[in-house]
Amino acid sequence: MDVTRATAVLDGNWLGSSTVPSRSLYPHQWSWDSAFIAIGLRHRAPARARRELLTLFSAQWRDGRVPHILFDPGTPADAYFPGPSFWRAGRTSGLVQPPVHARAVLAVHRTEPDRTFLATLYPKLRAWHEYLRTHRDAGGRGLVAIVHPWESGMDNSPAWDGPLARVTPSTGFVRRDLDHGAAADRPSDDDYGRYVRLASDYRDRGYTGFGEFVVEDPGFNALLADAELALAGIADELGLPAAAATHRESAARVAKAMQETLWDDGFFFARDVRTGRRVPEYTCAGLLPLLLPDLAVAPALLATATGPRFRLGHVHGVPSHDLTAPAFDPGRYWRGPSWANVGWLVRQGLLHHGEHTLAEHLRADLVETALRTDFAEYVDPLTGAGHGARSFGWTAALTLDLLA
Ligand code: 2M8
Repeated sequence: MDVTRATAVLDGNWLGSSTVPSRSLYPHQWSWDSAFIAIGLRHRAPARARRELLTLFSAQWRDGRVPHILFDPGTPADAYFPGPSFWRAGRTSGLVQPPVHARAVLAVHRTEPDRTFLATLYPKLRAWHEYLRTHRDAGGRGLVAIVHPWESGMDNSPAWDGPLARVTPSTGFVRRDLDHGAAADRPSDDDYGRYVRLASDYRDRGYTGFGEFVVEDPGFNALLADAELALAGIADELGLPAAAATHRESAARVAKAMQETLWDDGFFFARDVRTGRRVPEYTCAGLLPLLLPDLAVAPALLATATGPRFRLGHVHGVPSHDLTAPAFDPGRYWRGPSWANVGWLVRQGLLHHGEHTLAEHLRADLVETALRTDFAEYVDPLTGAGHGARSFGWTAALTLDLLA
């Protein structure tokens, strides 16, 4: 019954070769959404899970980047802003999102082995990670920098407020998101003005170089390190042990750089490359390094996760922002609410570090919350009330995975 309901959401969001996060709010294919969706879909329709990822990588740029949106040609041009005419990049945007794809590819393969699928995507995944390493190391410390809040996937995280303050907001555009979502649950108009300015500046620079927003995000970098470990697993499956060793070394290098640059007093913080300073906001991105099995600082990070700022095990899911911070807002997007993908990732991290009871508590809570809220996009961590879109793709997909 529960599995049937979650599967029905993915069936309803299926476009024929990819899945939309939401029919109303996000009517195209999104990069990291597709990876999470494939992780769930593999249990019900592995061929569709493979198709999902192959479709996304069919839009990979020549420089290796995997675009954050692949626009559906069958959807009206004004259904989402900013659409293809804004980006002027064919059928895609020019930004990226966190690299969770290698993890998804390996999971899909392990559920239903398909060597052709793996061999097709392995060089594309390598090129993707290589793009990040070579074109995005703005700080010169072996960490990837994002050039837009949308690249973090956590758009209006309080960690971006400081760096964003340098950006002059654009005006004269029409937000389409407010046609489908409550204004109190979405980023502010002021945030949107800055997002649009940063995106058009990047576009006008030919999607290269760095502007006013240049940030090393612990979430993005942890996911890259985890993706390199997944790539090692893929290389092993393909009988390439030397390549696998190289990927493991690369993961270790990112983990070391994160610890040297982003770690301070029990937490991983973002670093503003323009000022050279860490941003003193505790957001859920700083918990994602728990994904790394060899993390020396894991006990201290777990203490922060279970302490007053995140209260894991005592609230619904994993709050996206520090419960004790003045900016915490339980209903507004990435400034407090709990998201299923973050909960799913943190649960993996808890399992890596032997926290089985807490991991099981989180699993049960994520499933119960998703089913009760009709697969809400995000939920209030204090009450469990749903916010944002319903029948949301990754919430349904990751529920399927947690039920498997
Ligand atoms: C949200 O971001 C998009 C822009 O990429 C938006 O607000 O329009 C974020 O939650 C992001 O993480 C997610 O991938 C996307 C689609 O679900 O929506």
